[in-house]
Amino acid sequence: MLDRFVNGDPTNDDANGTAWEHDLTGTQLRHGGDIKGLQDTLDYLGGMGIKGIYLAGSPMINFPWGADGFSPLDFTLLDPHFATIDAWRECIAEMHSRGMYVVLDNTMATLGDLIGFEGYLNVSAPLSFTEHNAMYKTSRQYHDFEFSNEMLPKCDYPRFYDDSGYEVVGNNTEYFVGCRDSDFDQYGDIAAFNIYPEVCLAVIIVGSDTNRRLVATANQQVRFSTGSLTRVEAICARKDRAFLLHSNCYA
Ligand SMILES: [Ca+2]
Repeated sequence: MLDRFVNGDPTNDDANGTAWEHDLTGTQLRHGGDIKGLQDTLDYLGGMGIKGIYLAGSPMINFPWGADGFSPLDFTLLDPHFATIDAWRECIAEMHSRGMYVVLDNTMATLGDLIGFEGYLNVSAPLSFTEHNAMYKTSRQYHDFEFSNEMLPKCDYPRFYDDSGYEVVGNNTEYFVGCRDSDFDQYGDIAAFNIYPEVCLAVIIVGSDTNRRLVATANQQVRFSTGSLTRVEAICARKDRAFLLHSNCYA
């Protein structure tokens, strides 16, 4: 977590100028770590023999308080709390010159918290095979993704296989009734990561949705955001929860 490492540039700690972003004594706000701090520390890291560094969380713009980088709002803008594009390039070039590798995060499965399900804005929405109506919580919206509450009457669902590897034939999707014409899955919320049955169910449902059809705009954004990471000269990117994305996104 870059924010929790070394603060090399205190001038970017309050980049948004709000009261809700930087607090060195807090656990939920930013501490101020940035790419300059990482670059300043390469002697120390290299001295320990470290050859690869994985920076968790998106380097793209997050909520002001989004210290972990898992609440990106726009995959076209770098988060100024971490660095400018020139600082990114300078640090990564320095790492490469030392024979070190860097892996950046493409957190496509965890956007910021701008959208909620109607009737469930402050609680977890239960699983719904016919999906929920989605709505923006405030006037703030994503520029690159859109949801829709319009139902497509018929959708192509994926093939399913049983434990022995044979394809399940017949109507194995009787609970599904159409699908929403949306960039997002609208089946409901995952309450917590450690509720395993719920997570498994959500994974099946969400995975089914993203596999059954390729949403053109979402695919375009995945490709663009990956391209954005290459512009800071990174040569390797991790896709957070890659199984949620259509395989064509990796082409
Ligand atoms: Ca800083």
